[in-house]
Amino acid sequence: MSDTRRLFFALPIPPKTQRALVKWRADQFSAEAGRPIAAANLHITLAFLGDISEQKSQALQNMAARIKQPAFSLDLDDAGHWPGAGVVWLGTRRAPRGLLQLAELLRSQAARSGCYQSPLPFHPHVTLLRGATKAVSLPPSGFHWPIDFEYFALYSSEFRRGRTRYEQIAAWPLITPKKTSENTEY
Ligand code: 2AM
Repeated sequence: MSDTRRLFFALPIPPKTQRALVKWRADQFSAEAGRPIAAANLHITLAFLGDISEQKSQALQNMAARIKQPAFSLDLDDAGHWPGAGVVWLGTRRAPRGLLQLAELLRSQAARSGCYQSPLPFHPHVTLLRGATKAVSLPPSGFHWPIDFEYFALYSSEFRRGRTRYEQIAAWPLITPKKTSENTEY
């Protein structure tokens, strides 16, 4: 029995957008392009932690609970292909500052706790297809998938019976400004 779990912090894609994205993906990519990621598994990774102990996971969750990050929106309006990794992804041409700050915070806390962080620049993305090692024709620009993020979460990743399953372990809200008349000053 293993006492470690493979964990990562991520922004889940809201279920409605997950369903719409999966339909759009089927129209945009041929079956040979790569292996489609299940709708429920579509997300933006903020920080990958690797296989870590329960103790380290708890320490990182305590740190995550102290984060006060304002909510942000983004527009998935960019697509790309990393043939080496076999990944076809959706991203954004203008990453919101809040997303970059949140990822930077989580990644530096992870590194401080001894979780290796890739030296590659952080490029927020939703992996759409895996096993995409051959040339892929990408959707023409002009598509937009706007998303409002209200929370971030910690997930475990487990490979069982030929499938990757992600399970949400904990989630923390992003701060939304109160829209009350008390806040409105003229
Ligand atoms: P990917 O989608 O770009 O492959 C769960 O595996 C999530 O963590 C995936 O979104 C994956 O990103 C990311 N991930 C897996 N291994 C990683 C690694 N070694 N470094 C950074 N991110 C990783």
